[in-house]
Amino acid sequence: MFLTDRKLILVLTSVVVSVFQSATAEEPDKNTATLRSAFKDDFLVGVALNTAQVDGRNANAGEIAARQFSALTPENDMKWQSLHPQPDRYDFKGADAYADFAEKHGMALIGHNLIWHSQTPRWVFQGADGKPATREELLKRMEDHIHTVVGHFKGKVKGWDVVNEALSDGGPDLLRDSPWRKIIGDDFLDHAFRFAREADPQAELYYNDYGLENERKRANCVKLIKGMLERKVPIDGIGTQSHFNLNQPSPGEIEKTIQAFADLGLKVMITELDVDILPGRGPQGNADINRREQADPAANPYTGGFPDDMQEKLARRYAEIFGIYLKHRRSITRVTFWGLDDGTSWLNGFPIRGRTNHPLLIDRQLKPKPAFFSVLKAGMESPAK
Ligand code: 9MR
Repeated sequence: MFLTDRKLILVLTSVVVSVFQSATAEEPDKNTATLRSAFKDDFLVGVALNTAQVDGRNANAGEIAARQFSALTPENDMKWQSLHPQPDRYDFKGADAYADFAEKHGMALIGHNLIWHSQTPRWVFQGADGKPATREELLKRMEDHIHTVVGHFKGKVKGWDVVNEALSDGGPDLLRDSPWRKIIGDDFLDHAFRFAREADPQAELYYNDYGLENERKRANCVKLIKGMLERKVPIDGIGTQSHFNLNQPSPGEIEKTIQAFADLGLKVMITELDVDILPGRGPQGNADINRREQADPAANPYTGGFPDDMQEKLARRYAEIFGIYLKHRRSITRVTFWGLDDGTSWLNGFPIRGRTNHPLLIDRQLKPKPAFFSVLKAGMESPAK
């Protein structure tokens, strides 16, 4: 039977709305009309979750996440400041809840992240006398942290974002001038990956960054990773975060980035996908959390709801993006959304605080949006079928 796109979406809507309502977490694959089953022969489909979604406080969200997604990234709770707030104190309680949730629901757990310039306590970079730490001190700290954290989750984490956002956003230098680079030097990445491999030889190891669809940053990323491969640094994949908006980056740039990384012989992962639908002035794709823009009511037009024409636009953009991912499904091993629903997206606070954004597939009432159905449809029509 031939169905037009609109009719197929209507059929899917009725199936999936009932799936959303009757979901039981114990049988995530009972119905076929879920993202995790639609893409099961293509790539993992992941979601970033927060504590309340995995510890039972937001049980409805947890059930939807378990039913729809096959991979899970803790949005914040495996960052250095959460796991290792003081020199002699590790705290795994919060993060362990994600490992339990992932195991219970048969989801791959992604460790995010080991080494980053952000969300890392100040003491990490300080020496005993208040001066900056020496290279040796910081390398030792890095080794202890990676060995302890990766060791704790050994056998539970499928892959780690070992180094996050090390590339610069401009200027002559390849690398960002972070405390890691200033104190250790450019080889800090090599050490981080080697420590991670020592701690869990089975876990996949990834480099993760934003804005890699930008020509300069993509080329710099390729250069960085080529160098690591030449030096026999253990790395298995590259994560392109993919914080997109409705028009940018272009399909051509998205595709070039996937191809450039696949050409290195590494796994390609889309690690933090969302589509910002609000007006912005800053450089598109720059997810540097320190970047801020001036608040302005004109930049917050959808506080009362998301109109149908915009829902359609978002659905079409997601269809375009997933068309590219499916074309490259042999290179892509995972596509992860950065948040379950619009209400919990970081984009409500970035780069202007307190806005109402609508960047994901599921709305604030935890109902699937037209964008959800366009992605589901893409999966159901995948060439793998
Ligand atoms: O979504 C995360 C937000 O809740 C945090 O406040 C923020 C700072 O830790 O980090 C956000 O996630 C970032 C991710 O860890 C790395 N890439 C950019 C993401 C968005 O800022």
